[in-house]
Amino acid sequence: MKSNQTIFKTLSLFVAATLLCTIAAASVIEVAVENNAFTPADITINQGDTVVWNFINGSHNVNGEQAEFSGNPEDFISGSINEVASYTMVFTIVGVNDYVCDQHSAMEGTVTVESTLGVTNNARHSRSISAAGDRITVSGAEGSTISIYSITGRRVHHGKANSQIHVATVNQKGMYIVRVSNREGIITKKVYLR
Ligand SMILES: [Cu+2]
Repeated sequence: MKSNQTIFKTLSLFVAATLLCTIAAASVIEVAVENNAFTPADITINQGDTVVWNFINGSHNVNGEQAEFSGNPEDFISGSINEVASYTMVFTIVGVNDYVCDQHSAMEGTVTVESTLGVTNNARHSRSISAAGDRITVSGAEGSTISIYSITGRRVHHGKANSQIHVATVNQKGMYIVRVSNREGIITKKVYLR
């Protein structure tokens, strides 16, 4: 039927456009600094995204200096900030940034910066990614961060692989984009659950 074809074409274009928008748009991610904690403490963002730390109460700062954390791809530190102020940082380099509050050593956080979807850089690591039933399995990814996105760009799974085999269960059939990142680089792969 012609109309079915047209609907399918329109739908495909819509899906493609949605995905492209998801890829292109840089986001602003907010972290609340209150009650002696960064919330959320561990965030994963895309290259070019902006992180805003909102200092809601207490006296804190954000210290992600390379002098403090030698593995940080970026060097950043806020001044000491009292109530009602914010600190903004745009992250452009892929990798994991640790940070701490200088006044409270238990106040820690991480900013994991991932390459934008579709751009696979420096994929020296070889990972095996497969899909079957309602499971997506990533093997050989110990220590990597694994993010899985639906076709609409929604993140449906995010976690750190603690062992060689990392299994994510998803609840719908369809196409997913699996992103495996670690210090060596990032790989992305499309998988289909039928
Ligand atoms: Cu603090």
